[in-house]
Amino acid sequence: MKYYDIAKERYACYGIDTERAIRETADIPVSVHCWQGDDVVGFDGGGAASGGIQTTGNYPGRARNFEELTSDLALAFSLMPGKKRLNLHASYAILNGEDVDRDAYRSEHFAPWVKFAREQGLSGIDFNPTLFSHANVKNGLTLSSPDEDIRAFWVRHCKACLHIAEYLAAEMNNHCLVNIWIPDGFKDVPADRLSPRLRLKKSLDEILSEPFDREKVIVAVESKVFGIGVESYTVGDNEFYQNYAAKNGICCLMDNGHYHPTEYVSDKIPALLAFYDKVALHVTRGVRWDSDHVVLFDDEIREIAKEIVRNNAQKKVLIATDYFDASINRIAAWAVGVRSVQKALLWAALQPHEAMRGMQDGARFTELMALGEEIKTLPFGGVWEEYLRRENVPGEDWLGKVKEYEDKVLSRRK
Ligand code: RNT
Ligand code: ZN
Repeated sequence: MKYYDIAKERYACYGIDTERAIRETADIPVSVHCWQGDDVVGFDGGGAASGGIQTTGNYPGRARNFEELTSDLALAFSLMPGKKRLNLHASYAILNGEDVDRDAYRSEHFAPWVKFAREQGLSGIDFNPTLFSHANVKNGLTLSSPDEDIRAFWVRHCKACLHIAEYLAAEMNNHCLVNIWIPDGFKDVPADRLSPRLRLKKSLDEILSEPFDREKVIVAVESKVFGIGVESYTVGDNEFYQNYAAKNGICCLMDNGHYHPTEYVSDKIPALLAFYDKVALHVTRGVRWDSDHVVLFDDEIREIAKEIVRNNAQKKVLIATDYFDASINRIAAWAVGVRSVQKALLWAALQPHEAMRGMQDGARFTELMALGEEIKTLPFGGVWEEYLRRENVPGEDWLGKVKEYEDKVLSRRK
């Protein structure tokens, strides 16, 4: 018997339909971040990532332009099963030498990305204003800056991004999530914690006063607890953004590297689902801090996936990846991370959720624990391999394709 047939039979003993699990998993879109391929440098001259985020490592072969990045991404996509979207940052504008600053970027600067996304059969594009790695980040502040010119520049940038997002949504015939993350904060004890937040609130109000298609463009705000160099205070913290989003009808984006290590995004998802129609995620792996390590198939990603699947929130939770490791082959980093997310989604679809919920409600906690442990050793690999096969994606030999490309292409980038 084939490994999959055995798996199918074993899961069926627990009332789990592997066919359905494969079908449903393949239909959940995952937005793949473009910035793993070039260490968050972008194409508009901003340079290395700044604002409390950091890419470490100097593995050879970093993509330096649109051609290289899309070529690398195309290989990475071919190694990932499931429905894919592309997650872009404004700093990846294709400016072709035009002298234009971020507050005046236009949709045409992203037209080559649309073409690429279509060629790759992606289901949509998401977009992020880039409020870091730029001369107008003054004293570490952007939308909360006390300098009116600086603040106004970043408001204009975000407004420009809303229109670019409208274009991306129209071209891809799908929604576009616009996620606003700012690096604003202080290294040391602030003298005033309120005024920067009031200025951020005013900036967001101004951005949202811009007319845009609220059906197709979903705006999210991404909170954070601290960053490197901004350890003492973060303007856009969790309480600020959750209240802002709730009062203004926008969405919260939770990055699982952005909370205290004893707090779990898997636990926060259902808390927000009780109030919001949409919840956005940045899936990452923080090692001791928001280090943005490559996502692995670990406990927390499985718990996150379970909350999405067992609450039938596949259309409500917008999943994106967000990590950047420059110490290993960047295409492999993309592949490992997104394959891990896919594994977790499939894993979650293979749990006997109804039975377990009944045990919880009936306070049959002994049974719940016993069942939870038994199902951990079911032949998950058989279903995973079958999923890959049906998606036409290589199994355990995927790394060979990356190595071949490394020899032929990446090693020539000097
Ligand atoms: C930073 C945030 C943010 C960035 C990307 C590049 O801590 O996680 O999402 O990683 O926008
Ligand atoms: Zn993030």
